[in-house]
Amino acid sequence: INKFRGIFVAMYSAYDEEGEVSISRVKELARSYVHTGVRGLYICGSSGEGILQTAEERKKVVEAVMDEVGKVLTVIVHIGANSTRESVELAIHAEKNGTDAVSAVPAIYYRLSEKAVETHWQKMINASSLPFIIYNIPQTTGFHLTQPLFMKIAKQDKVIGIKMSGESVFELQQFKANAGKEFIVYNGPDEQFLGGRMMGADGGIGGTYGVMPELFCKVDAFIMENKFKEAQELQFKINSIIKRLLDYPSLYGACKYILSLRGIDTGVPRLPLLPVSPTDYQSLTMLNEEILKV
Ligand code: HMN
Repeated sequence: INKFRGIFVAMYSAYDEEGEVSISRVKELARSYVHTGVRGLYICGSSGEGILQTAEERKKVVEAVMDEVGKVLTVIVHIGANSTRESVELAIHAEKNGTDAVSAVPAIYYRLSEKAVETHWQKMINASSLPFIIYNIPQTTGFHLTQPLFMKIAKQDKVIGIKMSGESVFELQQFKANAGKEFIVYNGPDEQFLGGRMMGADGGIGGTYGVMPELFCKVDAFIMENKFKEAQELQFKINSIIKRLLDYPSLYGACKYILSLRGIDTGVPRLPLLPVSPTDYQSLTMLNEEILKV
């Protein structure tokens, strides 16, 4: 279970100029995180635009990442899809390709009962022998995971953790307390990483880590050394960066543009996620320099 602790980059999508998944760019992006101190990658999630891609495209991403960094980083694959059938297919594929764990949000669009979400997740859990990590993000899925349903799912051996992207650190702490076993809780909102860690999170999975992995590793290291003042100062610097990233037409577009400034081309996000516009290039160039100086 130790390979699941620490900092996980929620890796962005990587497309070519035509907007097709680019194997070479996926590999290049994945490789760029190897010497940053992060424990692993969370792929095909929100930041990875998994739900905007076909199952075939998602499989390509998994294969490329495993081929490139599968031996050196822990790889968690998000397999959440609208139909249970597709998620099951992705679970089987993830296991075949040697990934470390799978994870999923509840299905979106339909208003689902607790029983429906439980069944959805259970089919995925049963589909492979891989560890399963619940992904709770009520503000985008509209599904609020209750503690009783959480406990029911978490008590199974294969269920090893939860990615808590809801904003309540109280609920985060309750998940940790109610798991009733050694259990990994990931902080989801990057701007609250320190808060989540102080309330019991074992690590974090985040999109903005992708443009500043070392900074999050450093906050994490400060926490482990009980240097809370230093951790707070750095988190506040990070938050000033995140605040500005969030002001662009899309957060992912802004982060992907910053990566391109560092020579890592990943294309633009897939619509309906908007790319940044040329009028934003200059301010993003300045923001990139600021990040590199922290
Ligand atoms: C993923 O699934 O790809 C990410 O882990 C999601 C992650 O929690 C991000 N949330 C969303 O994108 C909705 C955060 O990193 C988020 O981007 C960040 O906290 C800025 O608000």
